[in-house]
Amino acid sequence: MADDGSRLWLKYDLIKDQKQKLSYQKYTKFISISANHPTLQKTAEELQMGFAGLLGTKTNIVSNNSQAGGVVLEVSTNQALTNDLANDGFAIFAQKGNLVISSKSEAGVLYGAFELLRRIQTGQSLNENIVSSPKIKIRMLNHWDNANGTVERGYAGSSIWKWNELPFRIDPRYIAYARANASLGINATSINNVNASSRFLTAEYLEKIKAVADVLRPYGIKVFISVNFRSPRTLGGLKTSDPLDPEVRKWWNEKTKEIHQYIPDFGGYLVKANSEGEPGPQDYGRTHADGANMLAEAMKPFSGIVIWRAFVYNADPNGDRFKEAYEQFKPLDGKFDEKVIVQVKNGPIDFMPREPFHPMFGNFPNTKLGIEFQITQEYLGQSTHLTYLAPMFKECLDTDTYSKGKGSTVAKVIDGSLYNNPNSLIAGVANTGSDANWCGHPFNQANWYAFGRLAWDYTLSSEKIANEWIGMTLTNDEKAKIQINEIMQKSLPTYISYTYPLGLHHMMGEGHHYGPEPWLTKAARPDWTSIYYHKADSVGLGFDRTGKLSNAIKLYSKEINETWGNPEKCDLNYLLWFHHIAWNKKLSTGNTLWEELCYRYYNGVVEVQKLQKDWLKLQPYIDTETFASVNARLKTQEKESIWWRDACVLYFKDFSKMPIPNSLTPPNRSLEEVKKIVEIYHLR
Ligand code: BDP
Repeated sequence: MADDGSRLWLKYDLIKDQKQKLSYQKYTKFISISANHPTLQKTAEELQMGFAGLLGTKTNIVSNNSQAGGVVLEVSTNQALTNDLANDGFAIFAQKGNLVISSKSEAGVLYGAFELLRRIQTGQSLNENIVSSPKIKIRMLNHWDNANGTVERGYAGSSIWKWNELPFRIDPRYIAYARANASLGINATSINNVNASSRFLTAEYLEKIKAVADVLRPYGIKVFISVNFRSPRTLGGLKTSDPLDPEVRKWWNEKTKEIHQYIPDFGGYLVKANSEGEPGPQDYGRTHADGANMLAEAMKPFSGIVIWRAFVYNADPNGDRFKEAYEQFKPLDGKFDEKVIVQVKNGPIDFMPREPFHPMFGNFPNTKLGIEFQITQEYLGQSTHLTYLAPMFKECLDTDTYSKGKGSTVAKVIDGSLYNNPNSLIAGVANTGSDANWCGHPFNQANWYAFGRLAWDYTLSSEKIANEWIGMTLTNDEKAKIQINEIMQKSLPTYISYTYPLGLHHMMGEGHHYGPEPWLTKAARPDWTSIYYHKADSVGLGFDRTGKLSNAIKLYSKEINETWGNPEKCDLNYLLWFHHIAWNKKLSTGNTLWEELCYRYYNGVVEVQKLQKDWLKLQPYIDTETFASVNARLKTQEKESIWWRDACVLYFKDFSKMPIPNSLTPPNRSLEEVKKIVEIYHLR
């Protein structure tokens, strides 16, 4: 039977290795739960299903068993055991002939069970001594799903939430979604687009959201709502939404109470304010802190929090968008209520394939900062190009900010250890949709998986994560696993090579953000054009962020200024992020900038062709439907890598006035011809 991918990485197909199977079977007589709790019940059911599928055993669920030979699920108060565990951490160990999964919390037991299942799925034999704790407390997906079923920047069909069917019909996908997230330790989800409709705060929708929250709760997942700051006006009929207006504050207080009547453990609000046309406190001359603190006050009687996004920038043709969030928020450092987390995108611009880390990380000692990654691949090939994102997430998290000396990595800012943040937060913009396989490209599932695994433990290597995912999703053949892992590891550098080499950024097609449009000169705002960023001219290429005009580099530490700030020492991957480099300048590779640029664009295409060939060799190991789907997408990717290459090389050539190096075959079409491809995208 062809595999449609709907089971994600939770396939639970019978394992073939008899020795491995036997090692686990000694604990499959029963699954015992000590207390009557929905999460423990779901945990037991998951194990039961997993054992049946993977090991072929029929295992009963019992309460408080005193025999040996089973799995015991327990929420433990034994301090000797749980002291070293974070709240949702777990320990798995053998005791009195049973395998015990123990945690301080029910959710922790669930995560332990999924760890056990993952080990069976990935061909590992039984280990009776496992301890694991999450490094970050709130591990969250942000859905950009709209009430009408569309998904902003969604490339896998329509929304998974069927608002028209809710609250009465519970789509089985909600449960599958909850299981998939719980298997990774994801414990929070905001269900609607940050460009939010007030509709989600109406009683009618709260009833629907409650139905979703009820499904997700036993899996340890809290629901958040993205709110529209203007709701007191649009929904409450007030004259203003000024956060300092007593009537407005009262409205939010009451609304927050009302939400809790539906969802007692409501996670909280996620807010995009005064950004890209969304309303916010600045509309009334107030600050982001005024807005966020008003919502925090409404949340005071409850456990929920307020997540306030820092993705803000002004349309200033002479400014540098790189600095704007930093500059707007810097005077507010220390002014946010303790219930507020400021959620900052990984980089200063906007989820570009490679961005330097956001300079807010490490520079806001008195503000609780969370990080936001984008799992959906808006700028990363959407659902046609194969790009595995774990290396990108890790590159950011592992970078040293030097804010408290060497070793002050972004990860340590985020996990709360550097600046004492008990509400540590990592969020990923979801890539889920109604497609049978959830994510469009079969490999896009790996990005959801990788995000969740890194949210739990950012020290995991991207190779290990890929290996797990491949084993659970595609094949457990050792040789094939190595080859697929190689494809995945090469995929991101390959993508960057034919799109944004050497630190180029933001040159994609207008609006749809797909394909190249480096010639984009006019848009609704100057910072939505491409020329704003690449600054190509007769002298050279790149955004000088050291110069007088921007000087954004100065937002970083002294150590970073010594490397990224110096064109001689700057990592070539970031070069054009910070420097305007002359076309004929010799780089550390021995090539001039122009040559290096050409080589990288051309090499990107060659690498895609290699990925294609490598994939073909894997046919015997991969399910037919998945194989064909990836194969076809790689053909599109190859075609479009040539599109990117030709567009950028031909466009920049007009500035460099230099020939394409002899060893490369020049594009067989003109720039005008390439431009036509983009025009098709804009046809109505
Ligand atoms: C940009 C997207 C836009 C989002 C925005 C955001 O193009 O659709 O609304 O980010 O994060 O990348 O708010």
